Amino acid sequence: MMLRVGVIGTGMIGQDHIRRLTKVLSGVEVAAVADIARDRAEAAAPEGAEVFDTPEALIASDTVEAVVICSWGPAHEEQLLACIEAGKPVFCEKPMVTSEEAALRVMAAETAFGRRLVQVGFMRRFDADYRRLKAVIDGGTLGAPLIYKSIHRNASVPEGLYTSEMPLNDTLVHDADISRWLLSDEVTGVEVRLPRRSTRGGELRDPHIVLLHCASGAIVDVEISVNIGYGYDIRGEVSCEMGVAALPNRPATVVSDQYGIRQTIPEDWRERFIEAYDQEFREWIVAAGQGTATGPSAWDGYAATLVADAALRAVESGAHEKITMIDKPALYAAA
Ligand code: NAD
Ligand code: ISE
Repeated sequence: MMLRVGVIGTGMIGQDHIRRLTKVLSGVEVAAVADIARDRAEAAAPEGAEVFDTPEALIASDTVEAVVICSWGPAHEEQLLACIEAGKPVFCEKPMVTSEEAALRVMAAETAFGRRLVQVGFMRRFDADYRRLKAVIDGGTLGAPLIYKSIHRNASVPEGLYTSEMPLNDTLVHDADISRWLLSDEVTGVEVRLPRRSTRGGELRDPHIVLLHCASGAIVDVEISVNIGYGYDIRGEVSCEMGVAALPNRPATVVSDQYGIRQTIPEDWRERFIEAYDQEFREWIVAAGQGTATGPSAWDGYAATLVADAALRAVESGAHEKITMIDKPALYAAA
């Protein structure tokens, strides 16, 4: 059985997901695409796929059984609500939405529908290194996790399109989600410190140090640097009561030459998380084929949005900004 998927947003990650859905994974076909830039959709459409003028038309089409949203964050809410109304499973790239109110509306729609339909694109949860790290923490041999250090460095970000809010509401959301998942905890407050600004990004506010205070008392210390030039460098280390567990350095060919001995660093997220994205879609295809969703939920999207909102407030106030979550709807209890 082939799952017929429609992809909305055919920019950088939309094209990469179309590649994996058509050339890497089985049991799925890209039957439709849409983008506000029609020429981009046409260029990205695999052979035989229908190009729709609007996301609404794609979502409503009988050709499309499940939807992949890769448009810009602020467009996600409307597209998610349309998918839920149509009862179609939907994979939505992070950030799920860009405000608390929007996250509440998505959860309200999904809970009213009565079955999970939404999976949010927090791909780190599908990365083998993160999964092994979580297994060690959950195994309990190191005792309780006390401090998590998360380093999130991008070589560069798209000039002009990536604004000063985005280190917090577009990039930090990954660290927020992986921290909650690794530590099995919730974030209750956020502080932000702004180091000396990097001149590489012009007026862009970069880098950031973010402290996430967790319900257990554990603290997550996040470095977000989005213009660091040398590569896409993701690190993580959990200090527990009786030991430390860390992500390994990624295996890479060791090059020895006249400049010394070195290993290459991934250029961007496409390279570093290639297997994680493949795995997140493998699991999505199985659940979507059964008319539902597993993995990171709208609740997780909501939690990450609250962290981003609090971090943006903390930049303005310089204070420890508290987070209050609603009671978890029963639909998300098992997640
Ligand atoms: P991009 O700018 O390269 O592509 C976005 C595309 O969406 C563009 O082609 C644009 O025309 C289209 N678009 C925007 N609004 C639309 C709308 N209302 N309807 C239809 N099409 C619309 O951006 P990108 O880097 O591909 O990012 C897209 C999304 O994926 C963002 O939410 C981003 O945060 C997320 N992303 C996630 C990861 C990850 O590691 N999981 C990596 C990169 C991007
Ligand atoms: C991008 O949208 C991603 O999600 C990447 O994983 C992240 O590292 C980058 O900072 C974001 O802009």
